[in-house]
Amino acid sequence: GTRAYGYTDTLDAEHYAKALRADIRAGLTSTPKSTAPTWFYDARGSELFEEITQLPEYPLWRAELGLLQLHAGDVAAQTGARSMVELGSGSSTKSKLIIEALRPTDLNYVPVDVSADALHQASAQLVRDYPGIRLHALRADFTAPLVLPALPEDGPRLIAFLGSTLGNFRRPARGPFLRGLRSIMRPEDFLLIGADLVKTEHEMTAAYDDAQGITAEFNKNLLYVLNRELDADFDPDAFDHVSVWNSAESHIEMRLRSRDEQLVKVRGLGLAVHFVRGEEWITERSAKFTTDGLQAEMANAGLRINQAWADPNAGFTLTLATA
Ligand code: AVJ
Repeated sequence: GTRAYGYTDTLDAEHYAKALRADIRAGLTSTPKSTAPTWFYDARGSELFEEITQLPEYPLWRAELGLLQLHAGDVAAQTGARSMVELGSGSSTKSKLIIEALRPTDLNYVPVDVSADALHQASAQLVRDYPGIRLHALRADFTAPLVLPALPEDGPRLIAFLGSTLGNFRRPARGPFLRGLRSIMRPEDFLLIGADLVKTEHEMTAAYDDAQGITAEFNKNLLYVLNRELDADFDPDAFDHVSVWNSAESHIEMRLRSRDEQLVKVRGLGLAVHFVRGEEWITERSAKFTTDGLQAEMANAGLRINQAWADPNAGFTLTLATA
């Protein structure tokens, strides 16, 4: 049948496999072991992340939703955007608030995500909800330079990077990443960034170690992905989920701690990976920001801040900037 939306896959099987192999080989042969969070998001991982967003310990998702409920209208008024590109769009739940404020009819919406399943589910729903929308889904890894599908020249564009996903970049990588985004923006375009703010250590670590164990399952989903994609033999029960605050780097680290000494075969890489008892493998870094620090980083990347909004508890900020 015909799809009511466009779809471009820049992460076809070959590209995905190549990037996965390179990252996992480098990450599991370095000290400490450390891999990219990109690989969490197969269909199951995307589902688990959706469950995380509803957890009482994970208030950042709701804080951003609240900010968008209050300020999507301001974003629409300030930008007048007729195209919106969203990096890490996932289920596009929050995008709907911006889409409605921008008015969906003839709006170009480009959700960008690594999960094909998440993109198709969200896109099918959006074209049902907004028959006049022009939707072109892009499966891409936005940690690599972004090549956008052709967009009409008419009207300003808004690049939205929500959910504090910017925090998955480490501090030294954020400058080049933001400069890269700025380089694809025209003078009339805008960038909207949602970022989680530093709070008490307990609040921050609990957000990545919930009582129900959903985040632990999300973390261990990486092992299932590697077993399937790289013919590995990770035993999820041989690892514990860990959430630690790294104050020097201002980020949360999710780790997998090896319960015992073990040797794991990753046949697809021809690799045998040794873990000592208690060794911790960093599977995700999630930076927490200050409003001033984030604005300084954006300004250093050549962006000009239009406005920043924070929720009443100052737990989260939305920052709007131009190129
Ligand atoms: C989607 C990257 C913003 O870092 O908070 C949630 C992912 N990992 N719980 C985050 C995540 C564990 C999330 N981001």
